[in-house]
Amino acid sequence: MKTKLTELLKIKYPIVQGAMAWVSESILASAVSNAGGAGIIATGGRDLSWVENQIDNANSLTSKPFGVNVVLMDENKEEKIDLICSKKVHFVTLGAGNPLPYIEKFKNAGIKVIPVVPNLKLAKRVEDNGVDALIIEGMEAGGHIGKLTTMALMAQVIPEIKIPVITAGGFVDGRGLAAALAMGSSGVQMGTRFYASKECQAHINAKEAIVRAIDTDTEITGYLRGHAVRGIKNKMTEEYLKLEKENVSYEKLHDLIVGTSRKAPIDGDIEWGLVQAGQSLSVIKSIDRCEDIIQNIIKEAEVTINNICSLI
Ligand code: TUI
Repeated sequence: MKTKLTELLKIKYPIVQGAMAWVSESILASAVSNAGGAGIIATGGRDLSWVENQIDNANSLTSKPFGVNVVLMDENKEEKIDLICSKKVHFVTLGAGNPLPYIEKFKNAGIKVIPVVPNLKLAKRVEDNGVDALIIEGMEAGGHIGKLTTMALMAQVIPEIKIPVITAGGFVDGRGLAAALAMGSSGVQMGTRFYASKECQAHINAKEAIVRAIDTDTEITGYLRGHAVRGIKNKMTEEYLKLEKENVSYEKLHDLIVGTSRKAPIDGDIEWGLVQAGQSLSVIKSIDRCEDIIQNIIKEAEVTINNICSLI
């Protein structure tokens, strides 16, 4: 399959593996890249030596392009950015904050820059500032989310942008990929689908929670504080939403959510930790190999595109 994104990143298929903090590491990222997609190592919450080891390990596991993600709310983001610039990395994705101050540094290091943007205004600004591609992420996605849906973003951002647009939020299968391409996307990013993969090193409890979960099983915490995070409903989200209704202090809410993004994928505590996952959960019925996930998506996308063409 050939799109502006496959040309830009020199990948076989227009499928990017979403960066998931405490989940996406070198084994997952290299498996996705070896299968023809673009794998990403998520550095959110991690320390510098972990990031360095993971980049080195990914380089030993694949000769294909892979990326690194920086969460722009991270305290040590500046040091991480310097480290990434000193390493052999094909591209970075930047999320959860304003990417503008960091674009030039990556470009000077020869690294392609792909920010996540939650609206049209920021999409135009990052394009004007020379990024290579951008990701629009709808609120169907897992983790830290904006306010607009995937469809509303595709409808409004893609016609205004010339560089490749990758769409994220709610994509799990080939019909979704075909739909995104039909809307003018150059590719899709999928996180949750790869969370429930064999190569994903996250705790089995978290991976199985994704397989068990259905369409209505996610909840958003932090929406009222302007820091919305989507994950699978559990004791923690129930307690959070109850306390939020009671108007308890910011500190109490913070105590409840601090460390939860690590607790589920690393410790396996899926009741008081948070399995950050998107809304398209019913489709994920088993933990599969990345190669099989990607092959099935591509096959289904091709059938879907052919079926659509035959309507005319
Ligand atoms: O980044 C994400 N999703 C994430 S990051 C994450 S880890 C984390 N760790 C600690 C605290 C919080 C989160 C879990 N999930 N998605 C990409 C994304 N970026 N979604 C929304 C945005 C975004 C929001 C505002 C991008 C830019 C932006 O700009 C605001 C500005 O400053 O102009």
